[in-house]
Amino acid sequence: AMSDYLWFEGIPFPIIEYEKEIIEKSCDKFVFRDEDTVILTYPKSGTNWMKDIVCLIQTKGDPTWIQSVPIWDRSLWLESQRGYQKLINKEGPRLITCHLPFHLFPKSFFSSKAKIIYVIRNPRDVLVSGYFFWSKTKLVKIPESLTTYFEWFIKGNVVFGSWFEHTRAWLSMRKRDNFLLLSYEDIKKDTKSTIKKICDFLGKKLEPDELDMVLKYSSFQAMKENKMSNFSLINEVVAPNGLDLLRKGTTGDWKNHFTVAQAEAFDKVFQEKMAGFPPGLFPWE
Ligand code: PPS
Repeated sequence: AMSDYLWFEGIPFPIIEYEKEIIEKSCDKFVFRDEDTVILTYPKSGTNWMKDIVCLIQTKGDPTWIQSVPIWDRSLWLESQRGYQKLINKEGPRLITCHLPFHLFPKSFFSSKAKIIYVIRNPRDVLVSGYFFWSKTKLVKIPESLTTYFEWFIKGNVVFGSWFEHTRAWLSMRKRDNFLLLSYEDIKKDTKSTIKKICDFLGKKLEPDELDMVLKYSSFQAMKENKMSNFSLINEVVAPNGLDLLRKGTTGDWKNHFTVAQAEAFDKVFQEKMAGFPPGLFPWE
């Protein structure tokens, strides 16, 4: 039913923490500043991993900040109730998180030097990760099975809309200087090189031992144990039985969940919807 999401301009948003007026304001009125950094993702692509990495880069590997402040307060969600108000009142450089599709993103970005880090992930893994995550929350409509969720995902009837449309549109930005395209798969394969890339992009220089600290404290295990990062502090209205953001942290988990028929159907849709991009842009098998 329509009421299972908060609909805004044809895009389904979560029903808790989001409000139409705020989404509207964040899309139309938010003013970017040159010093802002935005972590932009389709949900379940590695958003929070990127948040901890960027926070740790800012503190040169010192974990005090990431171990004392909840992850959602370190990088505020632009389009959420909680985030928007705090962001507009925040002075100095802002670290912003955002899941908005390209066409809803605040236009002020295009006349600023603010930077976007866009993280993509194999949509098959995004699907599986989302299925297990949302099912534990009261944020969205709960699918009765993975089969149901698979259908919704293919159609784009899931929070923040179609993965294919989100990704297609944002990838059109990939050649801009203030846009860094990363993938969950590449971060996973060589985290250290990725951290260096992010440092270059943000104009930060880290000593080798500082870099090692960033690596250490942003690892799956360290984040899973850090209650400021692992979502164990989530409001019980959102997740009455608790929530574990760091579920598995691997690539290719979809192979444990898709049927052969689903895998084939997904390939077909992917090829159709993502036609035209250069081979090698998507670093998953
Ligand atoms: S959200 O709710 O959209 O903000 O979720 P998001 O943070 O984008 O994605 C959650 C998935 O990212 C995995 N994750 C990590 N993987 C490896 N290393 C680290 N440090 C890490 N941190 C988060 C997390 O486990 C979710 O993926 P799945 O496949 O469900 O495990």
